[in-house]
Amino acid sequence: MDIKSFSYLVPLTVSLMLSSCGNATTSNEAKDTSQVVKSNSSADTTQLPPVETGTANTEYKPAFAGQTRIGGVKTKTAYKVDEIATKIGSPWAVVPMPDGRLMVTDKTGFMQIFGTDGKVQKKVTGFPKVNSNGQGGLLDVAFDPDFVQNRTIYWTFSEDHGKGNLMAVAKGQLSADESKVENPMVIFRATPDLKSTLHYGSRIAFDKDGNMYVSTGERSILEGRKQAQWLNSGLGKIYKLTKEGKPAPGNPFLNQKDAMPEIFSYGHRNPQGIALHPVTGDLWEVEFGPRGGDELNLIKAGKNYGWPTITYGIEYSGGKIGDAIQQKEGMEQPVYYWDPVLSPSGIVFYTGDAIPEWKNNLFIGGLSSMHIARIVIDENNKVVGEEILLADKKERFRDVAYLDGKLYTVTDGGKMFVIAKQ
Ligand SMILES: [Ca+2]
Repeated sequence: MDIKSFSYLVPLTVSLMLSSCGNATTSNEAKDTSQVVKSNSSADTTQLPPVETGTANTEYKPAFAGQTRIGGVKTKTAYKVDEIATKIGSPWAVVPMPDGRLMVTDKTGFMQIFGTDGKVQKKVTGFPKVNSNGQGGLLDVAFDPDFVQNRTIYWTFSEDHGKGNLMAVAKGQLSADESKVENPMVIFRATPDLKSTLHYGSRIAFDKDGNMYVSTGERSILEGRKQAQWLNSGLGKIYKLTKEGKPAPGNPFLNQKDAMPEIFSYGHRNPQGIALHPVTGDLWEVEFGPRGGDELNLIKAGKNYGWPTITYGIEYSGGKIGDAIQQKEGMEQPVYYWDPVLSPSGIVFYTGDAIPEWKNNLFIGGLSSMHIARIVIDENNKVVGEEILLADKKERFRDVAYLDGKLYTVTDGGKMFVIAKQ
């Protein structure tokens, strides 16, 4: 059975799975689903054909039903999309500020503070030099959970280092007049440095205990690729760090000889999106696969996510990667994968009530796919629906943020859009 015909069986399988589960919210949805199957009404669960209709790059089979090409969903609530800013440079991250404005990083080495109307209010400078070649630059930003008291921000960037460059994490204080960062200092470096301008990761997400997860890629070149599997290398990893850039308490490899104690998970290719689930607190991640095999992963401490040993993709040239295997004992399967690829960048969970069917859904900025993917995840951590949003904008969506019931997104074309209930 090929992947396509296999995936058309998925909606039925999923609706049967949902029907048998006990959770109140989802069992209501499950009832809707079974009605939909009969009535073809517009209930917001898996009842449409998969949104992906393109030819896959491989004939690899998913490890379980629903791991790719899940049934489509369609938002029922009327919403509007407004372009609120244009020509804002080369934005890489859009992050809500504690006071309800938006901080946008610019790849070339500065940040800008925007009102929710899309107007620039401040330009923030004073950051250490970035190497903005290729995929590098001033990348993500995060606000200290106690920002109101300490005005501390954290950011990731690509830094010239040794004979090459690497992804670094830095912190500093936003000046009172919001014009610059004060006391900038690098608190962590994803060593070793390599001569590559690709696959830096890199996102930051604070957990409820005030530690931060930081993702980084394997730098694309073969020398870095293999190191995604090495616990003594900083490449292709998700770290868990304290605010000082030290290993977080309880990290899985704290006491393992020859392992970097900052590592939380490994075997990643280029994880450009991470976010904590608003209900479970679990860490979710998206990463670029090669040609085929972009992944959505549920990240657990100490686990190996397989790259480059297992993958649902092939080389850009068309060749096989490694032994061309997709599953291996001791390596985690993606919760979901895409082939052809989405090119997933920043992600965010929708936590509001304005568009009720979006609650706790994951929104993924897609680059080469030029859309935002809406992913419905059930209480068993399975993907049960996918929707394509904003495809008509024909933009590469670099990051997505949630604020007050709305989604804000920035694009490689230097635009900002807001998506809100109509
Ligand atoms: Ca993987």
